[in-house]
Amino acid sequence: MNTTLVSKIKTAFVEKFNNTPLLVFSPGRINIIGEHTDYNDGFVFPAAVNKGIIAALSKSNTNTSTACAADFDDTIEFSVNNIKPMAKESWGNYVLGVIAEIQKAGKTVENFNMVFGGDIPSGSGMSSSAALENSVVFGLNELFDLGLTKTEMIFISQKAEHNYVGVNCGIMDQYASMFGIKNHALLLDCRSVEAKPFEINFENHELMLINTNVKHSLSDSAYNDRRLVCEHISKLLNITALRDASEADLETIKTQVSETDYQKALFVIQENNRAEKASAAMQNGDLNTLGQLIYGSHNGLQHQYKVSCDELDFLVEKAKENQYILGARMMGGGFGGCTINLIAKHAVADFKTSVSEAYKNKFNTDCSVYAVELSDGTHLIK
Ligand code: GAF
Repeated sequence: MNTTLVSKIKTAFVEKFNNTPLLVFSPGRINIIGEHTDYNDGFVFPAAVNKGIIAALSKSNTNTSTACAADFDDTIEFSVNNIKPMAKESWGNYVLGVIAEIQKAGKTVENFNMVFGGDIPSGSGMSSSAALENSVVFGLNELFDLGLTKTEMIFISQKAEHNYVGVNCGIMDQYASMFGIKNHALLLDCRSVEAKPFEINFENHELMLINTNVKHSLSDSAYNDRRLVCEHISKLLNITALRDASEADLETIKTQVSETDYQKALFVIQENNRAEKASAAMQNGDLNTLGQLIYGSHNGLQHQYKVSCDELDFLVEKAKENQYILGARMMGGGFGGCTINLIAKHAVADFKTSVSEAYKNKFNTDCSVYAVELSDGTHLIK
């Protein structure tokens, strides 16, 4: 957690509201493997990171609430008695959506003041949105003694994203951000919403992120479209979710769907299998197999699920040319953001230099390279 950022947010709050806030840290996440499987009731392998959202909150004891986004130097005012969505793309929807969903759950919040800021690079696919939602629900739960469990809180965050932000996301991001464990990744079963923690110690290898620094538009609608395809095919198969289908099952309805939709469903079934195999590989310390599964995941995301983009594909191709990288793939929803790379520690510095140069030459823009540090989930800052 970035202590300079904590001081900055706390100071901004005290200057604006002249009282002492409660402070919450809510992390972003990485995902080792298992992409677009969460809303298919499948397996994912995320971990919370040391970058996230810091939120400062206190009761306002008036008829209005004020929320201030320090990073955008922007403030909204509202009353908790009259919550409605703002214009699409407005950051306020993450805050208002959470309040609306808390109220739908039958809990009462009073008006409050809030300042928040973060250090998750925007559009990086590390889920600043789930971090923000979780920081709000967690902060309000503390402030107003709502008695919500962490599991109830992540479903409130998810519904805020569905109903106010308009992205029909799965539960991976909110879960990882809320339940993260320092130095661990979580093999999460998105049906039972239970996770098995794995200590991440790759000895001579590490996880490295490379941010394309691009976020192509259409990503939200493309995301929702993919989800609809999965639900349509599940219906045809008469199952709850693609988690319940095998490749052979899918074959039985092949003539009833387009080839592109068939490939999307096939990707989900195969990705779910890869996530399970990855956990076995990690348990056995078999990094070569883990790396191959990660490359396989990217191949499917690129060619079958079609959620990659030129910049991500370029970075994965560069990784493949490097003998010290065991696996690389796009991470998160797609259409931009980061790749995640499993790389030998001694090769990090050289690859960072060569890939940065190659990326700049190709796209005339800089990529950014981050080391990954795994953190605890959403918590109060004492
Ligand atoms: C986004 C969503 F928010 C997640 O729920 C998940 O579906 C992910 O894309 C793809 O795996 O981050």
